[in-house]
Amino acid sequence: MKRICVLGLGYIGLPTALLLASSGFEVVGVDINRKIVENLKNGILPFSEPGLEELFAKAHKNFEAEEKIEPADIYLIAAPTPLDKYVDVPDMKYVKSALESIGSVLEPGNLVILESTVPVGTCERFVIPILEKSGLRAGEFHFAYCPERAIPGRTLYEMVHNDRIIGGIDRTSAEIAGEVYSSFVKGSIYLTNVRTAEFVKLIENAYRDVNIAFANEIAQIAEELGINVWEAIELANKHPRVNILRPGPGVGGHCIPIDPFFLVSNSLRSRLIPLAREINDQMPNYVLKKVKEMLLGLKDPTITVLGVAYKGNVDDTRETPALKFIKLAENEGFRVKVHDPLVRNFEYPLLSLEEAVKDSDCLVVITDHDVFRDIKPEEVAKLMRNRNLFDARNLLNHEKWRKAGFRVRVIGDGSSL
Ligand code: SAJ
Repeated sequence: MKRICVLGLGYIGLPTALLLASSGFEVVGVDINRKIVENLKNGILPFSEPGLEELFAKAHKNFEAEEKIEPADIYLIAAPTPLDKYVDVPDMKYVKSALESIGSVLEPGNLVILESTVPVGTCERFVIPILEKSGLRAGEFHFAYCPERAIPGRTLYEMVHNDRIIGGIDRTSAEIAGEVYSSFVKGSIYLTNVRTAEFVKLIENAYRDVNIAFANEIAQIAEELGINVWEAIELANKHPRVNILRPGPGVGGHCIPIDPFFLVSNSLRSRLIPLAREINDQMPNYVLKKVKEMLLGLKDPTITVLGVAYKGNVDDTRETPALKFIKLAENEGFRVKVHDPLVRNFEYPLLSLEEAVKDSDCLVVITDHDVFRDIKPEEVAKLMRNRNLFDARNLLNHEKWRKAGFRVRVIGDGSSL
């Protein structure tokens, strides 16, 4: 049985490690965070994701969590590469320390896989030289760049069913890595070179960012023209080659607001991609402008933010547009109360629904959690000071809320004319 060491047990590393373990590999999962390792040893998962508990139970006998690297045949790095906002390039410290620890145990014939998102050229100019400090030359060990593509909320399903792109430093590396992934991937596996694989990952997420920016821009144009953008998008999407995404309060998560910077930071040619970033980043300001219009003239307004996760039905708040919205609203003198039944940790106190709506003047839906659809407008209405609802996701049943006495506005609904 081949032994794999997975470095980084976060949202990507842990599910990948467990899928490999349940496919018959002997897997050592390594994380520098002692708490994560201790919890895993005691059977506690660090985050929730559909199917993860069941997979953990199944994979348990082939999986162990450790704080330090152990010799293996294959090393897979799934460490974060967060954006350093001063220089618009990724902070490579976690990947670097993973590479250095691999260098200390690397043997001829081993395979090293990097999954973390990086700018094009990083593997050639940064990753391989660190591994070569082991004394081995690339070729004596194998190396492949295999970007992840799974979407939070459906991570396990997508890790198994999505097609996969694998870039090798040579054909043998790509083929060996392909065999590793084929142990659990049911989608097709496509082999290419390292640079192309790095580029593909970045353009996928930039593509999504640009498309969301398009939806956000037309929501604002529709608003100016007195048109309901939701009806307009539905009608436009009847065209066989049009598929417009959903406007919203902005783009969050650990990938889409960040990866486009990796793509454009050294380019003199990029215009559309940075502009899309700017449009999406301005959406919390736009939502606040609309909420202010709704509450014009009200003294000492209190608003209730429904949802701080970066998107619906996940507990993840990384880069959430909710944080920017809350800070901007506080700067305008609003008192802000926050409710999110899925999120466990956040910069602001997380209140129960009753506490969050008590004496509030306006509910602002920032995250499209399905559970918010079950909120009973009549019960909330009794607790509020004023009955206003701004739905920045077009999530709720607005008729029901209007019947309960709420004044309702939806992002892009064109009702301000
Ligand atoms: N959003 C909208 N309108 C939409 C769709 C999304 O405002 O129509 C917002 C969401 O609310 C969220 C943000 O965009 O704040 C991003 O959400 P998402 O669901 O589009 O993507 P992520 O960040 O959860 O996952 C993305 C995925 N990439 C693509 O779809 C191209 C996933 O496949 C990647 O694996 C992941 O990034 C990653 O790790 O790179």
